[in-house]
Amino acid sequence: MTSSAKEAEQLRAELLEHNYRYYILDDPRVTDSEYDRLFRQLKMLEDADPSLITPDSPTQRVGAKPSSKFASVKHRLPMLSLDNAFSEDEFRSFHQRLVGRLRSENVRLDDADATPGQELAYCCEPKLDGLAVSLVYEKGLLQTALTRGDGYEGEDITVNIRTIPTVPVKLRGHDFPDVLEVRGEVLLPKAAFAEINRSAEAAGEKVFANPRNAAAGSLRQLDPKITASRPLEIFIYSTGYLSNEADWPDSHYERLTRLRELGFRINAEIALVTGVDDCLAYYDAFATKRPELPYEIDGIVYKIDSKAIQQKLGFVSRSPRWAIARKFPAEEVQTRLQSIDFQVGRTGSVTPVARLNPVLVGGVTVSNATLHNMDEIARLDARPGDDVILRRAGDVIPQIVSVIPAPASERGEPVAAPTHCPACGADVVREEGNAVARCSAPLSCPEQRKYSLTHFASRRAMDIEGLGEKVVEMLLDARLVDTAADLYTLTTEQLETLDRFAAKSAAKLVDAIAASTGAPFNRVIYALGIREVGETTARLLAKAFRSMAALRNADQTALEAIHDIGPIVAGHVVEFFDQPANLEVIDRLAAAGVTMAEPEDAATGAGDVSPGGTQEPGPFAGLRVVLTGSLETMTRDEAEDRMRALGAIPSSAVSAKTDLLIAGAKAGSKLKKAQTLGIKVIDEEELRVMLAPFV
Ligand code: I6G
Repeated sequence: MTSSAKEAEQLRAELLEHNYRYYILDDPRVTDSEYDRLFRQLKMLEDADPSLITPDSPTQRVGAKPSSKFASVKHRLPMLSLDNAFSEDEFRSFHQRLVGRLRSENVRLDDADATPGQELAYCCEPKLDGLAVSLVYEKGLLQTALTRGDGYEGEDITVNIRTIPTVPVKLRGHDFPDVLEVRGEVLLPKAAFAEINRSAEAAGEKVFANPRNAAAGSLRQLDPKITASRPLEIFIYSTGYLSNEADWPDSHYERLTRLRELGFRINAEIALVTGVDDCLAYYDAFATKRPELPYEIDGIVYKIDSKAIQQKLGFVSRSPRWAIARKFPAEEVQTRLQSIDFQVGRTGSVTPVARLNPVLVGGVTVSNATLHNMDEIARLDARPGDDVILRRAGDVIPQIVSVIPAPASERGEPVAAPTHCPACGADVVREEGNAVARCSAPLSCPEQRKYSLTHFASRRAMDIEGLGEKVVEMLLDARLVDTAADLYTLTTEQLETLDRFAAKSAAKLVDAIAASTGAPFNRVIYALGIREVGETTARLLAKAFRSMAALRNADQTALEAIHDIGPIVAGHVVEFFDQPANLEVIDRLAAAGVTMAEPEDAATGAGDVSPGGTQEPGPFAGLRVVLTGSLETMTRDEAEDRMRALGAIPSSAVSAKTDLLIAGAKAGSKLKKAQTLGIKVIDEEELRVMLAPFV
């Protein structure tokens, strides 16, 4: 070995050791400038003789060139998700379930004579609000880093993960298996998140809603230089695949200690406790500490410490039985109410919206919150200039819970109920006994027409490709259409007068509109945008009445006679068909050739109509599922279709009959109701894991 090679090797070892002391032990032995000096020295040697560069050199963290996409790679062992507990009671039940199960299987617990339920050892740790990743080391060197993905397959983000200083590129010592997989959470500390958003705002760029999104966005950069510029961190929380599994301790806690010795960053707050009371005390301590922590956490994870017991308990519905995340309740913050505006919805509801000084709550920056209706404003006595207390659980829509009035001299006037629609100026009406105010011009109000035409053309309704919100807006602005029926008289010449339309695109849209006349009857009903008539109700109506003529003649009693249709929805249907303007549109749609009946041979109204038609048994067979909130990786329709294909019966309302609620981001009252009713709740990631084998 040349003297430069020796020097380079020594510098690498020294820098690796300093990194370990600084990032993992939090106990640096050299100053930053000394570290920089050593780093520069190594870089100089490597520049002079590139053959000295090794993959584990600290100079090689940001080596790779930008790529065009991330490759999909299978996990050696699935990356599952955790079940949740939302209260002390739920945690106690979880514990009792485990103890009962273990006793029934005659599993010897540590101290079988201890007070029942007190003898299980749990490893507790804060649940970090970051991104789960898997890191695979082969012969001590970082080989692959994957996102969780759908739990079975993740994206290869190795080059980006390498840029995170707390990720060891090479393990310490020599006592490690040939293959070692660890799992952890990548996160962005709160302060770094605030700084990134400050610079993004100053540069006029889009800001991230929360630290988790910022971490995900940083990790999914095609150019690792950008990832390297973001101060991401990692905490490792467990082992994954181990080529020498039998040589590892039974205790999860001891495994973490070993991982720390190998150079991994393990959260110093992790504790090994025995029995329920200590678990609860751990939770309470973190509920208090949470605001002072440098990173976001959304609960506490409890895991049975013994791997042998974990193995006995196994898994249920893709979550380990031996672990649970107890979530913190909704966080509350205070912010200033700037003003109260009114918005018109698709069905004409005129809703007050609070405009707030942006504030981070439950990990999300919030600047608007609905005030629901005038009664709510009166109840809170909310006025511009007041402070409001905002609450948001991890995945629930922000809510204003109370108002702290500004001093009288700074207080705005009470907000008056709108008398005119903010979109079209028509009168606003409020029905007796109904809290919601509505614009009285459903067919002429531009806001409603825009919504209703966009809905009419949407994929689940008439499925007119190329007719999205922007094009609808252009058609309305150019006065080429007024109602859905006008779409069917549009000509290519008319469309070509619009921006962005050439002969070819105009012809394509005209063709797509013509093709939509063949949409099945249930989708035509759905497309009409009748209040509270979603896809499921539209299917029921199509199946029960079989033609538009029969449906428009149906009275309240006939409608209520249909199973699952209540008086309110029945009332909306009657009201809709009572409006001559609506009937005129329907007549014109019929004249244009739009389907107005079920096909003759569809005696059962099956096919597209069958709710929950089971084609393949699977994890959803016979389950009544409700989807709420928004999904990030698929549309709600797509999710419902996929579950339906696996035997699920999707429904829009949560009731005691619901088996499973899928809560996407910003889930609200349905999630609360499901929790109250004790219905199983899973998130999008868990849904993807359940669907993954059936792609
Ligand atoms: O998603 C997770 C976050 C944190 C986890 C997890 C965890 O432990 C601290 N542990 C397990 C076992 C799983 N998901 C499946």
